[in-house]
Amino acid sequence: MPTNVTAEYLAAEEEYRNAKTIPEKIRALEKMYATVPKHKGTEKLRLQIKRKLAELRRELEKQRAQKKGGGYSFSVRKEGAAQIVLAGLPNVGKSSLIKALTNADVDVANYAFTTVEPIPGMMHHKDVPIQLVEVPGLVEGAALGKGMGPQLLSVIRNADAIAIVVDLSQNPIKQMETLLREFERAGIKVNKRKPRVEIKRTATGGIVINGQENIKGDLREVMRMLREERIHSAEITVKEPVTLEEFADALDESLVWKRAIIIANKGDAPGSKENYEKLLKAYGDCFKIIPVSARRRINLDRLRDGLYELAGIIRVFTKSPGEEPAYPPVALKKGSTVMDLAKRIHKDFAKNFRYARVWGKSVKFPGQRVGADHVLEDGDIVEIHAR
Ligand SMILES: Nc1nc2c(ncn2[C@@H]2O[C@H](COP(=O)(O)OP(=O)(O)O)[C@@H](O)[C@H]2O)c(=O)[nH]1
Ligand SMILES: [Mg+2]
Repeated sequence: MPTNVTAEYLAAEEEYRNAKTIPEKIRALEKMYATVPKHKGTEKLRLQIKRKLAELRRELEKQRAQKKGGGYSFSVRKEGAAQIVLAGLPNVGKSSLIKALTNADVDVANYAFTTVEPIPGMMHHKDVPIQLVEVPGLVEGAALGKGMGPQLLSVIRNADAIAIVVDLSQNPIKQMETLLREFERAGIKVNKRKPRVEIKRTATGGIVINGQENIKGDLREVMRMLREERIHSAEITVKEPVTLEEFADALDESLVWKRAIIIANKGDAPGSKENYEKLLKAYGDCFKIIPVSARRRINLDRLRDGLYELAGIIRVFTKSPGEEPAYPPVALKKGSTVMDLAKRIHKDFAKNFRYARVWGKSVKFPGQRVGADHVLEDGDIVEIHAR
């Protein structure tokens, strides 16, 4: 125990010792983490708290899966090119936004919990169908079992990306803190990249670590983590500098990594300008923030663009030699190659692929000849030549 911890930390630790249930333990550990001084001397302690939290989260999840009826969960079948969830506290305007952006028939009302289950709607933008799903009922404690919280959070875990909705007529910082805490509790990492640590389990040979110099911390802690995760034989490659906490995250297979933007709604309401400035200052570095008004239909075009970008989709047009590009375009995930496109069109195209000609942003000159591994960009026109 480091001697230089604060009175608050000690109180939280006391709370942890007295905690009976898993949610109580989680809350106490969160307080311990928040109050422990952040310096080199407490690094091990912080790591231990983080790892205990992860263990409790997984335990909670296991309990719920075993409980009779507890395994019940909402599931929203994915349709369209991507699924984006709209997540926010009750009454912030999620339903109103879905209604304004899609063909969905949803209820809007000025009291909390109008919507009780996830409601999907399809937004069509730039000829690409994108599924928007309202996730209602996210409140403080949702991830720890409040209401249908865990089931609703599992919908978020399964989505392709998150649009966080905040209400600019209320304190947006508090809303963000509540939501990000619930995401963290549910094992959802938001706008963070998974640390580039590769773990290949091997049958024998013990632990081999490549790129050891990238681990910024005590190697004995790494070995301890591996032991505790029952990884006794593996080839581990650390491809970038990581802290011990980041290494722990890389080991934790129960985490999901999601991209997110913030929709700042009710931009027409009194006080919204000041609240928007506050939000921008606190979260503008980590999130793209789009101010809108669902009620007045302000900035919805920019929102559509933002959601489209968040979906991580590109559209490419295919064409046959000597003909015009075919319509509609093919929607692909960002980073897709000419071969991904060929596979999508026809398996014979992929099998007998020779080369492609491309017009658009991904090439230096129009009609450039490229190979199967060429990465496409939004708006490209592609002519595939196969045997
Ligand atoms: N002033 C204002 N009120 C809004 C706006 N969007 C939604 N509301 C109101 O906020 C309340 C909650 O809306 P709803 O869409 O049901 O929120 P949800 O619980 O997040 O789905 C309703 O009274 C809406 O009319 C907006 O852009 N501006
Ligand atoms: Mg609603």
